[in-house]
Amino acid sequence: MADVCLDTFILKLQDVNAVKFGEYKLKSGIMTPIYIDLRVLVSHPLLLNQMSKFIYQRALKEHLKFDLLCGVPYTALPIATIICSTHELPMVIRRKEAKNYGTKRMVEGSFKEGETCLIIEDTVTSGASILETAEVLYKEGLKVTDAIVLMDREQGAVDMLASKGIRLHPIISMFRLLDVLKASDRIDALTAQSVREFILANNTFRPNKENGGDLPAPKRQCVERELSYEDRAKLPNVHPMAKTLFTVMAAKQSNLCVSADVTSSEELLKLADLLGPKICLLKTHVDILTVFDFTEVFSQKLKAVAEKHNFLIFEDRKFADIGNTVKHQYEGGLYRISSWSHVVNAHAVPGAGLVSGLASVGKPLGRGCLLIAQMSSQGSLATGSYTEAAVKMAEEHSDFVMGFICGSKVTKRPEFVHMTPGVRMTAGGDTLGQQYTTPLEVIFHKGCDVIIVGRGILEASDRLDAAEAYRKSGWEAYTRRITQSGQ
Ligand code: 5BU
Repeated sequence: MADVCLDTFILKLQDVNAVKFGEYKLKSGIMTPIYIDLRVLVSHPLLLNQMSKFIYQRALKEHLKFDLLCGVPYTALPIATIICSTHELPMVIRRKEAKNYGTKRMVEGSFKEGETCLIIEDTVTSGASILETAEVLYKEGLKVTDAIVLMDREQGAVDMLASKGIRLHPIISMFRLLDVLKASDRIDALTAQSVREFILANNTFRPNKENGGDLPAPKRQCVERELSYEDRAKLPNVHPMAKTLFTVMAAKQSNLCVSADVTSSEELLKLADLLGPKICLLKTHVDILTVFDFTEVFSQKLKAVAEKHNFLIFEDRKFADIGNTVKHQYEGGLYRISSWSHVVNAHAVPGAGLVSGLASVGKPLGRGCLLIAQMSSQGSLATGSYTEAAVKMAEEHSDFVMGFICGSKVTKRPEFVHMTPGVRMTAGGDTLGQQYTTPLEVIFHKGCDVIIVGRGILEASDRLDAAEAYRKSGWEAYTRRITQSGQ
């Protein structure tokens, strides 16, 4: 299975019955409206592999230092095995019960006293199983500082383990799982709400003297307070076009950019007029218009509709040539893009000369440029050090570059706008490599600012209704992100 995003993985977990809704009895005797059973994954090797990848990637992302791996028996045992086998890492196996013959060891494998062991777990409720495993490892002279879990039921494990000196890194939280299933219409709002209420009412960690509860509260990750779109419009170093965009977004309560990928200029103008009230930007590909359909009159009309509904025009031209050539492509030719498009984008691959070439045309007109730091298509090469180089290029040319096309937030500098294509209500893809994530994932989890939606709206039976649904979803994800930051 090609790597999938976390949202798609969550949907697949439900497909194989690893997530169930109903009335289930937990080990503690409490009834729960949601049951997570990742034991079934042993029957689904592709999912098992994907889960191992998520866990290993998390260890890398957190820069965890460890000598050995240990999976909490039994469900996490095959996961630890896959990670260790793939990356040639040593592991140990914790016995659940000591043998009554031979060595009577509780931990199998070779290790030295003082070595650090990373614990892997499939699901946590209270965190007791991780602690139990850690205590067995401690007795053997091993250290445990961190544990990674795929699914956190958010019922107190992070705090309980923190009080015992173990940092728990959850990959999927219960609330995220509910959001994804709800956004994909797998569960209804009532079910999501009743599970949320159950989780909030059933936190298993009660601080007291024994568990270190009279000490200062366990340190949560410090979340920086995020600026609203209005605040970002007022930043002293914000690009003038980003300032306009942030202002429009706040005024219209919209972080929706519609990708108007139609081939008739008449349809494009009608679409712009219909969806204008719902959007902050309209994205075009004028080179897909039918031959002779692009005229000066058309571009003037488009500008007038943009003014009427207070949105910006973004020609998705993806410039990618030497500075001198892109200068001509931007200013002249058939389309005279700089005369009507407020925003354009460019690949970073040719180097900074491209930005200077475009800036020589666009800057005097107050236009803005987005650098393509990441792409939504499968197998895109715009990742890792390429993305970092694109960010550096933008930072060095912030007089013309106003932000990025990306799948996740690539810089913490709030003056830059992050715009994300490949958005649909349901995660998935098309047959030509496009990959979709949801508005919630893009705005709330990935920290981007603008969702770019094409076929999610264009193929809907009622485009206006669909645009409103995307506007609402993107805006709710943004307000939730802003409200939760700094809490
Ligand atoms: P869709 O119908 O929502 O899949 O359309 C996405 C639009 O965004 C389409 O016009 C693409 O050309 C554009 N796009 C993209 O999908 N992914 C990218 O990484 C970039 C642009 Br850059």
